[in-house]
Parts: sequence; C-alpha cells; structure tokens
Amino acid sequence: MSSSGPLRVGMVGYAFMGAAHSHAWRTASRFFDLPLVPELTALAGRNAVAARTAADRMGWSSVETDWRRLIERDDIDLIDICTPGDTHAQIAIAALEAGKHVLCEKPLANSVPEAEAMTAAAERAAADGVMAMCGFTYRRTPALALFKQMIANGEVGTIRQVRAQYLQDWLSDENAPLTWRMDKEKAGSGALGDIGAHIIDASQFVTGQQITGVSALMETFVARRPLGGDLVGLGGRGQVGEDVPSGPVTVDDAAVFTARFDGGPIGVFEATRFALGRRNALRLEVNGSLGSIAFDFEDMNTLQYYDGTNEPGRQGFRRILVTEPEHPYVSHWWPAGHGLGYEHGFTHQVVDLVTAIGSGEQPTPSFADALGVQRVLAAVEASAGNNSTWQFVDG
Ligand code: SOE
Repeated sequence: MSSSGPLRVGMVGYAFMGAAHSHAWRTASRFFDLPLVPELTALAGRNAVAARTAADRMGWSSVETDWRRLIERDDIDLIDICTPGDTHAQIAIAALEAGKHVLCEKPLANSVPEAEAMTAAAERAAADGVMAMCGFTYRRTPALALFKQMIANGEVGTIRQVRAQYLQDWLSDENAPLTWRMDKEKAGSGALGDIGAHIIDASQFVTGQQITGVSALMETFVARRPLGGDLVGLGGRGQVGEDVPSGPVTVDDAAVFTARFDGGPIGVFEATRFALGRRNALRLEVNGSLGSIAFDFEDMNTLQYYDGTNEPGRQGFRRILVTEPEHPYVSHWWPAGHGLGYEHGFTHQVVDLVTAIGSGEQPTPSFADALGVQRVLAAVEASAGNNSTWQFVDG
C-alpha cells in the first residue's frame, strides 16, 4: 500500500494516555504501510509551559492552550482526545462538526445522554466521510485479536460462559492521593468506567455478542484521600489525618456483576483497583461446548487453549505463544518469540483507524459500539443502586 499524503493530528491532553497515543502516532507508519502518514501537528493543554515540555518530549510540532483553537486550525485533520471523561462530549462533537476525524479515549463519555449525542454527531459526520472511533485499545492486543478469531472459527463451539476480570491494585494504599480518577464529576465512575469498560468491550468483542442485562454490586472502600495527586493518578503519597487536607472519593473502588449475553451465555465480571498484587490483570475466559480460551494481560503474549475434542488422557490447557507471523499484527514486528508490550495495542489502534479512514470505511469500535458499552455501565450502576436488582441494558 502506498501512502497518499499526511494525516495531520491534533491531540488534546498529554498525561499517561497522551504519552501512549503519541508513541503510537510516531510509530505506526514506520512498521505498517498506511494509506496516510500521521503527522504530530499540534498538542493542546491548558498549561502552556507543561504542554510545550510534553510536546517537545513526545514529538509534537506545535502547542495550543485551548482545544477549540486546535479544532479551528486548517492544518489539522484528526482530533485525538486524551482528556478526562467530562470533556469528551464537547470536544468530540465540536471536532466532528468542524469536519475533523476523531479518536476518543474510553469510556466514550460520563453518561448515556452524552454518549448518545456523540454517536449522533458521529453518524452525521460519517455521511461526509468524517470518521470517529473510541479507543478500546486492548482489542488490538494480538492474543485478544486471536481469541476473537478462534471463537469465530468455532474452536470453542457454542459459548456457554464468559468470565472477565480487570484487576489493578494502585489504590489499595488508603494514603494514595486523590486524583481526577476518583472524582465522579470528572471521571463519571471509578473502577467500573475506567477498567470495567475495557472488559465489557473485550468480552463483547471476542464473543461477537452483546450484554443484555446485569445484576451488580459496587463498593467504595476508602471514602477520603489526601489531596495532592498528579493527573495520571499513580504517583505520590500522603496521610489522611487532622492536619493533612483530604477530599472525598465520589466513585466506586470496585464493581462486580453477573450478566447475560444475547446469544445465550452467562457472564461474571469484576473490576477493581484494590486487588493487591494484581497490577494490570485484564483476564478473560470463555468456556464453550468444544473448548475454552483464557487470556491474562499480565502474560499478554500468550493465550491458553483447551481443546475438548482431544482424546481422553491427552487433554489439558496448552499455551499458545502469540508471536508468530500468522497471528494478528505480529508479522510487522519482531521474529517469533520476541514479544510485544502494552504500547503496541495503541500502535495497532492507529493502524486500524488510519487504514479505515484511508479506505473510507467506518473504524471499529465506532461511537455507536462505545455507546453500547456506556449503556452496560449505566445498567450496572442502576442495578447496584437498587439492591442488585436485575437491570436490562437499554437500547
Ligand atoms: C488506569 O486504571 C488505566 O490507565 C486505565 O485508564 C487504562 O485504560 C488502562 O489501559 C490501564 O489503566
């Protein structure tokens, strides 16, 4: 594939996700043939000095201190939104109305009405060839992409059960500082929206099925935390005490729920930031009539596969090292066995997005797909707020 010109990107935000996205924009065209070559044209952040420093470090050519200015610029084709959830809707809708493609971090929004407005804007823009995609990046981990292929090939037969966990532990310390990720106004929800959204998307992605209803429990274990956290939410320490200023945690620390899928399977989901010792364990297991597949992001280059059709006495889970050129995305990287990392999912996300834009096709997950996840998040909150009563997913 030969490239037919640049894709000039303007990115809003430059913390953890901004760094991951910048790496992807810089790298994608060096390892994959893309129809358009991404250019890191401008980065927007409110603090001019900090934004300039980040832009220089991450490779952006210019800086704006207001995202609106980014959208006004004629030399920007795509807006990449890496800010907290409370800003997603206004930035994405303004960008789409200005004819800019949009990549928006997950969860799509802080509420279903916002996500619906964004989806409507995306559908209007798509009529003019302007594309929008939500950044559920784990879909682009080769092992999870292979997981989906194996299910589609019938290698587990009829799916009966789905088991999904996203386990982190960075809030286990009650003196870990308060950040925007613990503020409902900014983040929408806590573990549920931040990491639960990933396993909702991943489970629907690999099975090709939608969650239709849930019964949930949510809990906040630490109600107040010391002030002074950074934007990323992973650094610093304080002590909640009489003379140390603290603030309320207004989101969930953990969310668990059972679910039904539209093709028949039942599911169990768990999202927590309090699973001591589990740093980033996004786990997914599917059990079908013929076999099972299991994945754990802490061992992200492998997949466990149990083939129930093997002869008795020879059965057992086998470990597939997902680093072969036959595996999704892998042939563009290193020789077999050399392994990929967290950042490669973001690079593959750019590859898939730019490829779709180049061919005029809708990239996935679309805003409509991400609205579907948002509706599951809302159903989980509604159920947890009503004594775990079964809640159907609207839409
Ligand atoms: C924090 O919990 C976080 O950075 C999430 O926001 C990301 O989506 C996930 O990839 C890693 O953890």
